[in-house]
Amino acid sequence: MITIHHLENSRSQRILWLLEELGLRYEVKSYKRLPSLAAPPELKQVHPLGKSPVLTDGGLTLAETGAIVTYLAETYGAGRLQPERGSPDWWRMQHFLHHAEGSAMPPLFMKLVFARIPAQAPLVVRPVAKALMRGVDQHLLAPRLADLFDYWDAALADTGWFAGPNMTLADIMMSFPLEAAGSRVGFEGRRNLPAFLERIHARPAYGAALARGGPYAYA
Ligand SMILES: N[C@@H](CCC(=O)N[C@@H](CS)C(=O)NCC(=O)O)C(=O)O
Repeated sequence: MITIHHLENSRSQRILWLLEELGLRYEVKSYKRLPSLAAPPELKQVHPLGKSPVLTDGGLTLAETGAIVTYLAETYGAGRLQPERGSPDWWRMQHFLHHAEGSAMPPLFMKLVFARIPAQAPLVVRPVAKALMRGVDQHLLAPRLADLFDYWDAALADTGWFAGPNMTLADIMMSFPLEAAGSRVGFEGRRNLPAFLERIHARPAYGAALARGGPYAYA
């Protein structure tokens, strides 16, 4: 039996969505975030890093969203949600499978963490912390995020999907960066990005995954 160790309001929602798209049976073990937003310590009993998602299937325990997505598609997908293997669209899909966690999420995570720093600083230094974080945001994060948003907007321009004419695993992986970006930053005139989110949110499998997963602040 496939089991997903799923943290509320998190990127593991993508795995539930993929499982629904593939029509697979699965069990969800749900975890609530601590007040600090960290995962609860029980997750470390499933995988030493204590992050979500983690998949277990038979004797296999697998962490990292990209690896889990690839595992499910290769093991149970029968070619679904993938362009022809080795084709330019397939390589484009590979690019976005890695890009989502490797390049897109780090600055979005920094944005979230830096925005929380001033509120956690002692009252006397809070104005300084705010000014510092504003500087980091303006000079370091904003230009990098703008480049990413332009890149994604252009990537979606032809077909509305990240890797060719049909929805693929790349779209499932990229959904979380786009959802996080939409809620933390906003898209300012890049119309392919909100259109992509509307398109995926309208899919029955996406809705079914939300119903299984519980709280998800991004959709
Ligand atoms: N690159 C990893 C990131 C895993 C990760 O950071 N998961 C978050 C969920 S959004 C988490 O468990 N956060 C809680 C924590 O860091 O304590 C993946 O894609 O699986």
